[in-house]
Amino acid sequence: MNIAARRADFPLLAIQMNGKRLSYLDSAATSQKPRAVLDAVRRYYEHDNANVHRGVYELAARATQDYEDARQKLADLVGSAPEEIVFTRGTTESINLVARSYGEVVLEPGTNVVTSAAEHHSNLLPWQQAAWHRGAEVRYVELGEDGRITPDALRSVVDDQTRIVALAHVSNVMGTVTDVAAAAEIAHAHGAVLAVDGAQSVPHRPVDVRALGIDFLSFSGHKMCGPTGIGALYGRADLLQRMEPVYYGGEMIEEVTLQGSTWKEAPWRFEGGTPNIAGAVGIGAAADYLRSIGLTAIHDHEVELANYLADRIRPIAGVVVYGPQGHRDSGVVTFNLDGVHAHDVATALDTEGVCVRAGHHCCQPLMRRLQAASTARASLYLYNNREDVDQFVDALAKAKEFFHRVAG
Ligand code: C6P
Repeated sequence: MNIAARRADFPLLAIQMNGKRLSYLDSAATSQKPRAVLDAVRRYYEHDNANVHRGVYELAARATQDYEDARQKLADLVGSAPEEIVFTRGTTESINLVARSYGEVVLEPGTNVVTSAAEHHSNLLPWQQAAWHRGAEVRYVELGEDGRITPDALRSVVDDQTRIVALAHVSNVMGTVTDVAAAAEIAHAHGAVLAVDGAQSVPHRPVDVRALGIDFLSFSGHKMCGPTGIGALYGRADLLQRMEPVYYGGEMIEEVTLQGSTWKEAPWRFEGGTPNIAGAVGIGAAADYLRSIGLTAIHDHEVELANYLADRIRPIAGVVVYGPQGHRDSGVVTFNLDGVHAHDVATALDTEGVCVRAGHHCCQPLMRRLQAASTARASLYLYNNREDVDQFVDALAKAKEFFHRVAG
């Protein structure tokens, strides 16, 4: 991968921050956007803008084509059919859609949904709500010492009463990777489905829903070089066709009478109202951009850089790195500086042009397990280089020196 060329694709990376070169290490929160995506959105608004699936005129047909082409691009990204891709606002909405439209139908007293304490709130609260509404149980798979979820641990909680196994592919805090293919096998052996939170995997590694046996996959455009406010849910065709809509309104119907109504086929029945057409065009362009680089190349680059980063900060006295202590499998590295609040660390790094996230990362149960009120997190993407990491490490050493001197 030619990193210098890739960096040049992202206009924002050239800006200065606090008078310093920008080292953007917060792509797990949201990624920067390449020109290919910015241009596609602009081209759509300047040449093809109209509402979709409504007008019979040429311009409306072009907008509809752009929108449906984007669905095909996402299908190509995750290895599905286009009819299995529902446009949503992002991962959060995708998971809520599955929990309401599928979870609340299959869950009932005596059944359970299996998830973990490492989940982002977006992959925890919808399942808790669905289970509580239906009088079902939420079970939590035990996390290993290093935060990983092993197939054996999963096997010990999934049973014939399990209806859904809902797990993140990659943790947004520890960067741990779950063996999704093994999870699918375990879920399917008990007649359950596997719903994967792909927010931190789809942008960063090859994810093929058929090869992995995934039944539902949720992901966000803004974390994969696309715009905010758009994302997708992949759902296996036979499951989506069985599911009822969650949003009722324009363009999701077949026929409406005053006595009752019928719905379009999936995925359109889930897309009531005017959708985020420009967002769809943007996420489609983002999918093309990522595929043109190659998801394996992106993954390998991030893993190499994450290991370089972790290896450089571990020896700094007072630095604690969370998650696996050996090899890192993804571009997420979460840490703390002894005796210093993570927000103070992030603020100090900001003065050196380095952007990292600090807080609970929408994972409060995990924070309790890590016995940390908050942590700081550096997260990498295809455009980061060793210079970004070195700038971060220097800034961290400086912050440590300052805070530990102040603390006496
Ligand atoms: N995590 C982070 O800084 P949305 O906000 O819907 O695009 O994605 C939600 C979400 C779901 N699952 C995982 C594993 C995630 O990491 C996220 C978003 C960001 O870690 C913002 S909280």
